Amino acid sequence: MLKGFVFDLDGVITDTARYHYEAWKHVAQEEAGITINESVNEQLKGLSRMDSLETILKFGHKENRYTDTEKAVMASEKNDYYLKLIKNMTPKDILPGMKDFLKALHEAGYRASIASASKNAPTIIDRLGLTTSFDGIVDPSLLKKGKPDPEIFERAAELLQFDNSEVVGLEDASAGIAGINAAGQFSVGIGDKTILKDADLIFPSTADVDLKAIEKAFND
Ligand code: B16
Ligand code: MG
Repeated sequence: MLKGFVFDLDGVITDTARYHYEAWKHVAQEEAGITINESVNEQLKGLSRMDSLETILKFGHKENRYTDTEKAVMASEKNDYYLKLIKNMTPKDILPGMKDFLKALHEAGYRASIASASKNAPTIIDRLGLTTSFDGIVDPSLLKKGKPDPEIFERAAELLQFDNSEVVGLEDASAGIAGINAAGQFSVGIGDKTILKDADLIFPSTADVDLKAIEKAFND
């Protein structure tokens, strides 16, 4: 029986990818002389902060150039820049349709939690005015592995005290869909169906996400 929903944050509830991009672009250029582009940014979606930095350094052929301390400084500098950018986020930054979808699922008696790789998720949820919409937010610093490992989605179901078979996971990244599937949850992809082909159900955009359609597909 369907009881709850597990949400990815970036790309599902709000679009922070553009802020991550702006912040990484600045730090990669200033600190490492690496110019990143949109296609590098695509690869960073869903990755942890340090994994994002490693991906950027590899792209610039500088993966062995810096010590762990230097990398920690770069990651922290990126986060300071990013925090300045997200400071101005408001409820207007909730992606189309998601406010109504959250309202509909609560009215139907479902519960929801957040499975985001971002350590800034609680701040972002607060800025969006959605703190009371979620019964829990997974702390990514406690995880052993990132997406596509199922761990974050399993923790998110545990926060709701539901079995994996009782929840739906929503994701915009293929690594996230892989994690939801590996956790044994019903996966809903939001975005390009060729990229998210392994999802149990796909909607082209957040504005199309429909509770009745999810319930129907879940019960089929
Ligand atoms: P932070 P998600 C992810 O969010 C982003 O997609 C990814 O680009 C970012 O590096 C990661 O959060 C970590 O974020 O630096 O704020 O801890 O898609 O899992 O909600
Ligand atoms: Mg995402």
